[in-house]
Amino acid sequence: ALSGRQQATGKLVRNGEDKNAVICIEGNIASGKTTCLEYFSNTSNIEVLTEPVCKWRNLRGHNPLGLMYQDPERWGLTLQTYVQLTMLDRHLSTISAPIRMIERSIFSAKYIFVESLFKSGKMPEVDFAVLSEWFDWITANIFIPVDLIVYLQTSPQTCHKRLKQRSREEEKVIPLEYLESIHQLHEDWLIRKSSFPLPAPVLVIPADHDLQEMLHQFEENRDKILAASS
Ligand code: DCP
Repeated sequence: ALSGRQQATGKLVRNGEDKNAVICIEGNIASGKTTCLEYFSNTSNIEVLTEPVCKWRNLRGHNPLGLMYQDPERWGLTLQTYVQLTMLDRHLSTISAPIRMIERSIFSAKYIFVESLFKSGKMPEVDFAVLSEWFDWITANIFIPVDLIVYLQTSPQTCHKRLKQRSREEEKVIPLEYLESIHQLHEDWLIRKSSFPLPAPVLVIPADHDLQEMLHQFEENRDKILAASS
């Protein structure tokens, strides 16, 4: 799925696919990205790609996600290398509808999660350097189109509550402080626009509401979201 052709820009692009709209859904852990994607998956003309989290929990019988939460210093690089590969694969997979919605992106994997591990002292500098070299090479040489970022903006407290409710085994060790740091990194990137480059304009949807109100919010924002394809 990584094939492409060299263009004048020097980047690899997939044949004829750059005219489609790509929308990335970003937000904290348990901010409701899956609910958003499911809501729009009922719309014709939209294809929805959820995050490959099941791959991160089961790689040839290993659980890189679980290992990372148990011992981030040892396994952070392992998980994030694999996340980067699976996200790249998602971005470059064949598009089958005029609008593609994708859960997170290779950008948030690096700017939020790798950054968080490194900044909190849980990732050795050499691991961070290797991941950064990979990321820089990929983004310099492979065209990764994004037309719109939808940011589901939550409070860390809401995410903490939802996380406890869904009780995914690996995530039981996540403290509120971790969600606060992931929140801050999202805000710096997508709201303050002060940390890393933005691959596309940002549409903010407040996402602390209950399910019913969130579905209403998604409907209210439908036109703005779909405008990404025009
Ligand atoms: N994760 C990670 N590094 C990444 C991406 C994700 O460590 N680069 C972790 C955080 C979560 C799990 O993977 O423990 C799934 O993350 P998401 O927040 O992306 O997915 P959710 O299922 O929590 O999203 P939502 O509840 O918003 O649908």
